[in-house]
Formats: sequence, structure tokens, C-alpha cells
Amino acid sequence: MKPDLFEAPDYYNMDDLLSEEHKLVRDAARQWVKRDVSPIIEDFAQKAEFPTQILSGLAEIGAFGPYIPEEYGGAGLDQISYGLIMQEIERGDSGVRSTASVQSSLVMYPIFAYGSEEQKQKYLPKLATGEMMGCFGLTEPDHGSNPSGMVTNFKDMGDHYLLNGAKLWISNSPFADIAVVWAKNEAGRIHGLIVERGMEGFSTPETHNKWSLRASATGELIFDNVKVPKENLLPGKNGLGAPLGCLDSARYGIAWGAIGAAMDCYDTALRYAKERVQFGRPIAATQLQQKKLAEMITEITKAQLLALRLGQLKNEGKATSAQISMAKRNNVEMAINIAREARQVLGGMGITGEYSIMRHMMNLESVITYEGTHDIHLLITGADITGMAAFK
Ligand code: TGC
Ligand code: FAD
Repeated sequence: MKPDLFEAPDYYNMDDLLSEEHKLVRDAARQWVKRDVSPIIEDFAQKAEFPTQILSGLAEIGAFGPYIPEEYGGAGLDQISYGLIMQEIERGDSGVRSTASVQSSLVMYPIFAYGSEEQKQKYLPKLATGEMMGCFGLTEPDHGSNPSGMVTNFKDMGDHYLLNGAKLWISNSPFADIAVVWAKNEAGRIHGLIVERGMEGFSTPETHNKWSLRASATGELIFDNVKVPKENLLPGKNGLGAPLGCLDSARYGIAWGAIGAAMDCYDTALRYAKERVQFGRPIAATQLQQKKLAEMITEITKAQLLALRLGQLKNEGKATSAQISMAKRNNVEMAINIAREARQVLGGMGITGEYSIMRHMMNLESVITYEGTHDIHLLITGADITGMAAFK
């Protein structure tokens, strides 16, 4: 892969709206991605392997639990800092951002928000340092967009719970030490359970042959009469709203992360267009390529403003789930469109691993599907503005 020459676009002087802390956190993540992610990521994506050596670096830049209080090992940062970290990591690769999103919003957040004090003390500090890695099991083979239909279930056996079922498409599952698993009790109510690797009957086969998120490990969670200790049930919240509350946090992070992928594609295409000469002049001097580049920076700027305002609302505890859906949907579509346009600016070179664009483009096909598909987020907006849910 070519050297990482990334220069972040800031067309509307967004930096003026950030605090010194935001910029310090963002710049630390940016430097780390340049130094430790960019040089290796293409190779790992080509091999379809997750680069485990980056886990300690992710922990050091505060990517594991950025907004979890310091007393539990988190970085104690605000929501805008969390978003900026996700933006910088996804500028490197969506799969690396996935690992950080899952660890922070889908594993640490439910333990922090719904866990007992003992669970918080036991798991959060180790998750923050990356000593322990987690995954989140909601999706099932027959229940993706409709998780309320899940069939994974547990029975109360007196001194433990007996868990049965299967989860599919689970990021980090092949190497995770623990899984936050959503399952129904005998009354059909959804609860979260912490399942630990090594429990008898629990396995995590890897999903192969992905053309997207190749540098991220994806797999299944299989529960065959797994005995789960009673103290591993998350006591603080149950019902579908519990996992969906975690998704709010992860979807918010993706709304920022997608901007990172888009910025990388734009920056790469702009540099290439200025250097590539055809018909005796740089292709950047042609109207057609300028149209592409001008539209890209316009869309990135709009997405940056959307994410920043959402971050302010989140900091004030006012962001609604529907506002988060709108930002996730808009910003991921913006990024995938920019990746497709940017790839064309590079002509044939755009399809090679010499540049990051094709990898971003393929990754974004997962990002537009997970954490609620593009369609589902549109339907969430539709339900919010009309008061009529069209899901079912
Ligand atoms: P519905 O009747 O609308 O709601 C059930 C209960 O949940 C509450 N609720 C929420 N609570 C918190 N946050 C949200 N975003 C919420 N949305 C709804 C709601 O108030 C209700 O509460 P209560 O107390 O009245 O019971 O539920 P529904 O069955 O009609 O479904 C609604 C729908 C379709 C929007 C929802 O199921 C959905 O979002 N589906 C998409 C599924 C999804 O996003 N899965 C993601 C799996 S995890 C993942 O992809 C990780 S990728 C990680 C990575 O690598 O980065
Ligand atoms: P389906 O729900 O079967 O949808 C198929 C199509 O039908 C989609 O286009 C959808 O928009 C459309 N559709 C569905 N319902 C409606 C409707 N009511 N109206 C109109 N159209 C509809 N899940 C986890 O729990 N944890 C993870 O860590 C995780 N990581 C993932 C990593 C990757 C790489 C991928 C690809 C997925 C991951 N997922 C994870 C699963 C992801 O959340 C689901 O794939 C997603 O929610 C969609 O579910 P599905 O794939 O079953 O599609």
C-alpha cells in the first residue's frame, strides 16, 4: 500500500467548534492510525485476518470505553471525543472501528448501564485495557432486522441458567473472551447474559469468505446446553429496549466513523487527481473530476455538521434514537457513495490494494447493513415522523 499521506479535510473550520481536549484525543488517534494501522491493514485485509497486534494500541488511544467513567477503567471522555476516535479509526479501516465499537458500545456499555456493581468491577477494567475482549450476540440466523423474534433461550435450573440457541454474524466472536448474549427466558422476556469462553457447550466458529470487513473477525455463537452462572445475568434492564439501547450508542459511533472512511477516500482521490496527467493536464483540472470532488467535500461537510450536532445532543442526554438512526443512515450512504466515486477518479489504480478506496468501499457494504440496515433506519425515521411503524 502507498504511504499514508492523509490530510483531513475541514472545509467549514469544524476545528473551531472542538475543545482542546477533543483535538488532543482526535490527533492522538490520527497519529496512531498513521503509524500502526495504515502500514499493515491492507495486508491483513488481503489475508482476511484480524490484526491482533493493534489491540493494545486501541486501548492506549482510549478506544475501549471512551465515555465509560475512569473509575471503571474507561477514558471518561464526552460523546464528541468518542465520535472523533471512531472517525479516526474508521479512516484507517471499518473493521478496526468495528472491534472498538463492539468492545465499547456493545460490551462495556451494557455491563456499565445494566450490570451489577460486581459485574462492572469484574469486567470493565479488563475490557478497557484489551486484556479481555468481548462480542455482542443479538442477530440470529432467522432474526436479523427483527430481533424481537429471537429463539435463543434460557431456563432457570435453580442454581444456574441453561442457555440454548445460536447467533450469527457476530463481530469479534472468534477471539472474544466474553459474549454479551441476548436471550429469552421462559416467559419470553429478553435478557442479557455474560457468557465466558470455556463454558461447556459454548463455541464460536468463524465465518469465512467475506468480501467485506476482511480485516475483522466475524463468527457465530453456538449455545448447546451452556450452564451460565446466575450472577452473569445483567440485572439492570430487560426487554428489547435493552439491546436497542446499546445499538443507539454503537450507531452514533458509526455516524462518525463513516465520515472517516469518506475523508480518506476524498483525500486520496483529490491527491491522485492533482498528480495524474491525461491529455496533457492533471485530471483535477477537468470539470467532470471537479464535480465529483466538489460534491464529495460538500457531503462530507454536511455529515460532519450532522455528527457534531448529534454529539452535542448526546452530551446533553437529549439525542433520540430516531435522530441517531438518521445520522447513521445518512453518513454511511454518504461514505459509500463517495467511495464509489473516488474509486473511479483513480481509474484502474482504484481497484488495487495500492490505495485504500476499494477496501473502504467493500467494508462499507457491511456498515450499511449492520447495526440496522439502511432500510430499517429509513423506517425508523418514517415511524418517528408519522407515528406509524411500517416494520410489520
Ligand atoms: P419496538 O416495538 O419498536 O421496540 C421494542 C422496545 O424497544 C424500545 N426501543 C428502543 N430502546 C432503546 N433504543 C432504541 N433505539 C429503541 N428502539 C425501540 C421501544 O421503546 C420498546 O420499548 P418497550 O418498553 O415499549 O418494550 O420493536 P420492534 O420489534 O418493532 O423493532 C423495531 C426495530 C425494527 C426498529 C428494531 O428491531 C431494530 O432496530 N432492528 C434492527 C436490528 C439491528 O440493528 N441489529 C443490530 C445487531 S448488532 C450489530 O449489527 C453489530 S455490528 C457491530 C460492528 O461490527 O460494528
Ligand atoms: P434481514 O433482516 O434478513 O434483511 C434482508 C433485507 O430485507 C434487508 O435489505 C432489509 O433492509 C430488508 N428488510 C427487513 N425487514 C424489512 C421490513 N420490515 N421492511 C422492508 N425491508 C425489510 N449482529 C450482532 O448481533 N452482533 C454483531 O457483532 C454483528 N456484526 C456483524 C458484522 C457483519 C460483518 C455483518 C454483515 C453483520 C453483523 N451483524 C451483527 C448482523 C447485522 O446486524 C444484520 O446483518 C442486520 O441487522 C440485518 O439482518 P439480516 O442480515 O438478517 O438481514
